[in-house]
Amino acid sequence: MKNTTETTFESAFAEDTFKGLNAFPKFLYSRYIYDKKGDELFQQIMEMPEYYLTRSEFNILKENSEAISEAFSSSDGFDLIELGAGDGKKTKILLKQLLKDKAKFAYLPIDISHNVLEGLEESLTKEIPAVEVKVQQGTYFATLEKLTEYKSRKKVIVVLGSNIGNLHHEEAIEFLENIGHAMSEEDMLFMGFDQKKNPEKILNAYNDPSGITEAFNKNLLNRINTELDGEFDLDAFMHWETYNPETGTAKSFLVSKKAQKVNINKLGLQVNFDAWESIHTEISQKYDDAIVSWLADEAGLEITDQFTDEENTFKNYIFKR
Ligand code: AVI
Repeated sequence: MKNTTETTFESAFAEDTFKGLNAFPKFLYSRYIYDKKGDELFQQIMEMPEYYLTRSEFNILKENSEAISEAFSSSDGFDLIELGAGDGKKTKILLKQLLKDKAKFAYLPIDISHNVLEGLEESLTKEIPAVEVKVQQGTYFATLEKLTEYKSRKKVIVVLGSNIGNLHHEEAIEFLENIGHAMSEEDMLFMGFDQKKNPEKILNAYNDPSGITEAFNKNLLNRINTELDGEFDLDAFMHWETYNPETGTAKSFLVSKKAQKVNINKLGLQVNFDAWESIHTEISQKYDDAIVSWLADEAGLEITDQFTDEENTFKNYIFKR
């Protein structure tokens, strides 16, 4: 049964699922992977030997912490605002260095999840009690806007983990533009970008034999089953990863192993899959300096510095307006 145009949806997730599964080719948005289970699976991904991104960025921050602290610091003090702080494991390296360097700053982690912020605050109180922490619950841009209104000193905005890679270039430009609008001339943006490298290494990071990435990808179907009363048989789909070294785009798919019809009861929808038909679920873009400069340029920002490891596995760039 096809839904009609008059349908009102109970949530953005319901509406986007309806749209994506009626499209050709089919797609779902990766942002919906992250419910409680998706967050846990992503924690496990970050521990996997194949998922080099987290370790590479951790090492870059560790190796360059003094130079980064110097780049951030300002005699009048500053606010270190992190978008999507998570468990703060990587940021803590910088916080410790800043304290060591006697920088005047407050740490303002922004996250949509109360739980994440509570956990982060608790661990900071235990591990680095000297840091002034002011957690900010909300969406990135509403919170950034609010912070900009009361702006009194320099802002250093931090986005780690190559999260920008889950956005198509046009969306990435919009994301950078939105951050840029919240920045004044003295402010800076410090952001991680996973780099183009041996395609095999990239594919392995998204294709682990332990099946954690597969479970992470299939969590989209899981959420449709639990939240929208869907009837997906997860075993009837396979996780498939591709990487195009020309564009630097890694893509995740779920591929239907057979011809099948799947009911999603709350959407009043029956989705028809041909054998080997795909649902595109995620992109994980890989970058080089040319792409990052182009994105920055399009967003009205400028790269002023960058930090990397010996093999240029990953880079953290500093941008200014
Ligand atoms: C959050 N993001 C940067 C991860 C990535 O590498 O694209 C999400 C992920 N997808 C599969 N593994 C990890």
